[in-house]
Amino acid sequence: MKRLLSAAVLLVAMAGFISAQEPNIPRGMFGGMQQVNVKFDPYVAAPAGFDQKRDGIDHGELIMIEYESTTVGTTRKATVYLPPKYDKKKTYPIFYLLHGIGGDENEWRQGNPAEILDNLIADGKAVPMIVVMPNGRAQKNDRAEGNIYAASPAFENFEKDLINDLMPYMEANFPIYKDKMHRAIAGLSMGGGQSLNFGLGNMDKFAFVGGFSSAPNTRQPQQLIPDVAKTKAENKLLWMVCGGADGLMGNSSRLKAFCDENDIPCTLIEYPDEGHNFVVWKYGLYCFSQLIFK
Ligand code: FER
Repeated sequence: MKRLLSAAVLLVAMAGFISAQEPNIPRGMFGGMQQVNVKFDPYVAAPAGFDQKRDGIDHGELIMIEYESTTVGTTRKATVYLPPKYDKKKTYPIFYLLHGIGGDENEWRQGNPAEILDNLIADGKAVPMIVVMPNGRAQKNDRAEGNIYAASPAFENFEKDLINDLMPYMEANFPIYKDKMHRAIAGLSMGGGQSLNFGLGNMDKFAFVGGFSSAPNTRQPQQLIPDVAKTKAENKLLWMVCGGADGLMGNSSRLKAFCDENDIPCTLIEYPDEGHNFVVWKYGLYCFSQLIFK
């Protein structure tokens, strides 16, 4: 009996752990009306070990930074990837990489960003860059607690925190370029929606924009791209991926359909049979990182 009880306790604890991750969103849950038929771009698998630490190459590091946010009125945290042989006398491009509705400034650690980028940089497939993984929940209590969906307005508010607080902090404290051609933004799920919204909404600041399994916070195509000619001229990369078994595909496919109709270059890859998870997001980071700052 005692053993049964402790097994039950363990199960409940595990369920609690799982619910603190990104929601499991099966196909059909949010698909339905939003789903749009599009021709996906080809899926090419990442090589085995792309996300594993490799011996015999130089490694970067993950550090934690803190910045004062005038938007939120608190000191906020972000994880920062510094590339191999980081040198303050050099100047680097900068990539803002955003988390999902159940995450915070630590969530991307689950996706092995340092390993993925170290390997790409060692192979000459990505340029040395600084990657910032902030907390996209711009409110005083920015932990993923209680009803995680209730923080949606804080995810929207992060646009101000990012542009008015975090970006100036990074520019004042790290050796980075300050122009749009050296600035990228991408994210997973809620962070994918944020990246599409903020990236396409601020094309003077971000030339490279990516959404991985973007969530329903993704604005409608006509809102994201009110001026087709302007987007064609100013955006340099619009790149998306979503799992084929993820009910959120509609958010990506309706943007892809709009871009195709309007001859706007845009990539959407369907990760075969995969759901709403880090298999897709690691792949997104692996692909997107090779396409930016080029
Ligand atoms: C929703 C379903 C999913 C939603 C957000 C999400 C705001 C986000 C999921 C994630 O970030 O993993 O209806 O509404």
